Amino acid sequence: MPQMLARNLGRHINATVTILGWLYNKRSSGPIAFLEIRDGSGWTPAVVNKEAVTAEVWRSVEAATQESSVSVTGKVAQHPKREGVYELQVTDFQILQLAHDYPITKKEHGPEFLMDHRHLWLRSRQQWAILRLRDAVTTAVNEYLHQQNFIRLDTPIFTPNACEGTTTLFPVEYFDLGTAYLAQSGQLYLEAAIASVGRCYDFGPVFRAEKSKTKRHLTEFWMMDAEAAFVEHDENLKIQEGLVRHIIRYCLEHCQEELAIRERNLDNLRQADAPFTRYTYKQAIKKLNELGSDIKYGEDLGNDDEGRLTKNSAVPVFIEKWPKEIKPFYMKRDPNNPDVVFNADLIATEGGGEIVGGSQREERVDVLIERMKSEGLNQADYEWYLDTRRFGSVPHSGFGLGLERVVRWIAGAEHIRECIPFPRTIGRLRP
Ligand code: AMO
Repeated sequence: MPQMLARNLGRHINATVTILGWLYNKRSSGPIAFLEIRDGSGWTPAVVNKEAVTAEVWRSVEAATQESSVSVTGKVAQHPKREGVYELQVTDFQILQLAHDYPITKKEHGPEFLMDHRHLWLRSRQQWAILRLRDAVTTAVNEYLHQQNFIRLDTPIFTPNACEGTTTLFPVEYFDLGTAYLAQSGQLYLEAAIASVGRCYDFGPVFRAEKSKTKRHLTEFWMMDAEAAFVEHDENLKIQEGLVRHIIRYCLEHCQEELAIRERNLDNLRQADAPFTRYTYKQAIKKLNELGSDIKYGEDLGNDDEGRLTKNSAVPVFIEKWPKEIKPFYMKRDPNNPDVVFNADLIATEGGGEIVGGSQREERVDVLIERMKSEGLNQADYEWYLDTRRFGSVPHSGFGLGLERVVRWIAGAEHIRECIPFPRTIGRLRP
């Protein structure tokens, strides 16, 4: 029999086909068994009528347990009650491997138990939907950036120095060369590469030894960092907005089933695909104080503050022009107000928090050296980076998008640990 993906059954009504997959669920009513089979592409109901199959097939159906791997053959039919759902009227059923006592059952399991069994938990419907949304976000990012003339250019993970401050570095012994650090961001390398290719981005794992135990922090997460020559602050924000809106549209178009499984409010997502709001940091602080926050000028925004600012906003909000003291050395100062830098954080709607951070970069070598000194960075470590400002320096900008943060927002997931296949957090390294 031709092998078919569950996802494509609707195109083959009345055909007899085989699905290779796993038994997700089984319920019997006398001589009829109702199975739910998943094959990676989706789920399909399969109905077995004892009268219509051999005694051997019926015995296999009776013996099959949750998560046994199976081969199921049957005729494709429209589900009698559920519009747009197709079922298999089973003629043959074979167990490929019988699973004994699958640990994740229908009963409620705590998050620690589920995380300990992450290698199995991935099979559940909700996790399946999130994994597929993650893939869609990645595809949308690649698609949009290529449309905007960026090329992908991968940056190293072993690095000799810090990009995002020295307090969140993971050290690694590196042969006779001393200590290397796992990359916090590929940005500095991309800044060098734009002088070759103009616009480029990387997309890979980055590492932060952050002692933050929140629903939004991982120690290993995937970041897309983009960098473009001859792009200044305003255009940088336009590219970011275009990218995030493209992601929304792509997911709405390609992930209807996944978003339905997540019970995601689609109207909210659709409404977020409109021009984003922009506040300066100063305006944001004022607004937050009016909303009851005791945040002071010069402080970073916490989770609650981000939530307050976006609570009634249908669209994501940029907070731009932060005080230079709380931002990294490479951000360009605003010539009209040198106390602030040309940067922005993008805060998602519905409690999504910060999903993108970016800035125009300081292209003047003397100002850059002064900023590095005041941050206590060792200039010798950054000589290669300073060369980018010595040989044909140009205005340029870039930004970093946290993949899991975006997936968490689009999927409406409570915790970021569900938005990466095998999460690494301060308290978790296994499985
Ligand atoms: P930043 O440090 O703001 O910027 O990081 C960029 C984006 O990465 C995500 N992110 C995280 N996601 C999960 N867990 C974490 N611990 C975590 N930390 C950050 C967020 C954030 O917006 N080099 C700059 C980017 C640039 O300017 O090009 C950078 O790394 O979504």
